[in-house]
Amino acid sequence: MNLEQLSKEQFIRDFKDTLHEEQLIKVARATPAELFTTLAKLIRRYYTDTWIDRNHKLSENKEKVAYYFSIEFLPGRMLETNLLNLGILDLVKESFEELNVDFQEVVEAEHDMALGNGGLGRLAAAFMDSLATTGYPGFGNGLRYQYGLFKQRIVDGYQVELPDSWFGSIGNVWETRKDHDIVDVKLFGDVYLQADQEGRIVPVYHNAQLLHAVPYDVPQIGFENGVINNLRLWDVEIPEAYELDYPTIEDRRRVQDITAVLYPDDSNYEGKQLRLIQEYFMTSAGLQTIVKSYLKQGLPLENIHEKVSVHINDTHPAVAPAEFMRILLDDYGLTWDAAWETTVQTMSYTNHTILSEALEKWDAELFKKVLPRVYQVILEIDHRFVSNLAKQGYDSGLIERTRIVKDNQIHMANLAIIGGHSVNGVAKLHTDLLKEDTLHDFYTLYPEKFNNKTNGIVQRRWTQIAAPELSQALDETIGKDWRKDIHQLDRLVEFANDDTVLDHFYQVKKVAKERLARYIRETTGIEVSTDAIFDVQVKRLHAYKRQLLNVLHILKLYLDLKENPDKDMVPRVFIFGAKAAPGYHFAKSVIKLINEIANVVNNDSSLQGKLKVVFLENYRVSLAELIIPAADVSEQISLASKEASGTSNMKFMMTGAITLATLDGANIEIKDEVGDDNIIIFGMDKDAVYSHYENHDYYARGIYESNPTIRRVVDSFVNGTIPNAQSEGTEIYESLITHNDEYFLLEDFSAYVAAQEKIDALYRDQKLWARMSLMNIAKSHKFTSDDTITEYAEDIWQLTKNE
Ligand code: 26V
Repeated sequence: MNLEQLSKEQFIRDFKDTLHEEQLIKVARATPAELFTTLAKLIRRYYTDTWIDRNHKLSENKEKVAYYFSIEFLPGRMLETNLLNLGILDLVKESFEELNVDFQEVVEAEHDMALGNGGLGRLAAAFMDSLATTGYPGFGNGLRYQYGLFKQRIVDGYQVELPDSWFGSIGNVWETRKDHDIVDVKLFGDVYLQADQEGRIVPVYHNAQLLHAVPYDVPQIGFENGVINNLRLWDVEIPEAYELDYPTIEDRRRVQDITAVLYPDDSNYEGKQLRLIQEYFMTSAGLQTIVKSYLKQGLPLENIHEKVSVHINDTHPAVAPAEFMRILLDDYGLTWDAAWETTVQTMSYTNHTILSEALEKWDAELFKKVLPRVYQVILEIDHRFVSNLAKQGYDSGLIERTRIVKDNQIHMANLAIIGGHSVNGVAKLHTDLLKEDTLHDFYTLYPEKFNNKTNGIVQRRWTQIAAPELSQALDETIGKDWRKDIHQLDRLVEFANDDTVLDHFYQVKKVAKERLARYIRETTGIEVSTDAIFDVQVKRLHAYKRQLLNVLHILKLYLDLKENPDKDMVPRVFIFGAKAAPGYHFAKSVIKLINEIANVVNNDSSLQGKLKVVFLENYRVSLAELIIPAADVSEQISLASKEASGTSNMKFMMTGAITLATLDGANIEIKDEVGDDNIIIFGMDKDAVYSHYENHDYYARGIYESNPTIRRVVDSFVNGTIPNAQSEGTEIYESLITHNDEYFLLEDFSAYVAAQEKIDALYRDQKLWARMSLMNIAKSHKFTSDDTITEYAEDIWQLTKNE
């Protein structure tokens, strides 16, 4: 259906009809959930033909397609994005006004689709949007978890995790089950090789478990371009023919467990069998379908890389090269050499963290038990890799360090690198560090495989949806073209000295702050003034991200104010949002401490409202949409070299916050865009950090003992300053002093305090601050994921645009 022709009257008629048919109810009596479901169903009807046409056209034209394999996708809510991209968001808003329906309530009836932990999953979702928007044929492949990332509640200052039953009573209104694309996935059993009648060696399975992988497709709608791509999420089912093998509820539950819940751990790698099965299940199902649909085009299998790219998002789907080999060899009888050549050219891999402990390694025995045939294939890949390098005269140490199977473990990153043609990092510094450090051996072997792709964000979500007032101010200042071409934002620079424009943008920020202040009041009871600086750190709680450094500074301000209540400072509201992995003790202690500090600070009238601390529970995409546009200061204070890229840093910048940052990840590229005057950089750089590692010369206790300010702050963890958090205080104290402050907080503390003082001074000059803010918005276009994905499509996947 051509939605450009859609009138308000027609829409209202369609909507009422749908409501009557689906819910047997009139608008005035419908609940927000009923209205939401109805609206979703109606717009599904609007786009279905386009979606079907797209799929037909791609296979008719034999277009090359990229498949983005990711164990996480974190789209958040889809309603507004879908309406915006279909070009009918304003029309629907206006129609609802006529119908006397609160559109925001309808939006909020949608549960976040939270099938991801943080940056990696959010990036995958952003790429889906950008693939559709740029018109490239790129499909997602993942898991349809019953429960997404846990819901966080704060009880007595502690994090409590509850299941995220996101299907709720509504279900996932966007998905479509595709029965005709069900495939079989085999697990466990014994395998041996046998010659068949034609003398081909084929595997024979005994006692294998055969499961159905059932696909559910979620449309990915491009922005105003008539393109709809596909995100395919797999669920597991027991095939009818095998039902007798699962006589009890427990037996069935063990199968359903495969797609029951997203692993919530981004801080500690655990080689759990269920996780391995999850990874294999989605990879195998995806690859089998890809091969089948390729073969329908009647092209030779050994050339599949000409029509298909498979992208391995982090090591989680890194079994892909081996599984692809298995399919080509066993199911379709290709020779090893032909299969290997096309596999390498099909596969590519992105690394998302510099921490080498995050690279997955599977116990060889476990792997062999769960995936006996894939294990054989991996042994063969490893064997050929080793003997090839040895033949070429490579050093045995290098061979040992880069091979896939060693020390009774399967090294998944090694498989992804050896079995693919491209390895990329997610920001310039990160890619450099991969080359120099984490993956240095591979870089010496295959320099041509390495490339950088700096992350990006879906600008439409963070401006047009999350920041409507900002978007309107942009329309009024530079015209509306930026909505289609984000690079137009650069024209804002021309207004850097226009007082009226600066004041307009300052007021826009105020409106967003008022909205957040209202939310804070309603959810926590804490009163915050919008005249205060809103200083925000929202991200997963992790030691390397250094929320604790932020806490140290807050404690310093508190102690200063207690000593001198008249201290001249711009009032501050420190806002946190962070989930800790359920088993991450340290991270949970930091959450408890933040909450207890909040209790002390927010209830101390002697501070005259100069200091407030707010911890907002259950940080997630939809909450980010409320918080980020309201921020004055964006805290990006990870230890240099540790944050691969960061992406919230880009969202804050785009909505006019000033970044307070270390030279880490994409912060460096943000600085390059806005210039030194429009960002506050502090602390050690990556060389200073690495120098400590090389020289083993960091001594936290020395800093603590010689610096009275630091001593006073650190002591406040254990001297009763923060009641109700004794054991957490002690734990933190010990992490800093006894365990030598792994992330060098104490060394960076003084520079951080100085940077915060600079913020205080700059904020007093309203015009100067507004100009900095404007410059950040102007330069943020650099970080659109539309451009990032274009680079992936052109450099790695060699796709052609197809709209
Ligand atoms: C980290 C760790 C660290 C210790 C061991 C286990 C483990 C497992 C997972 C992770 C998180 C890695 C994946 C991830 O979310 N990386 C984030 O990816 C974002 C998108 O590229 C990027 O912006 C973030 O900087 C990066 O942390």
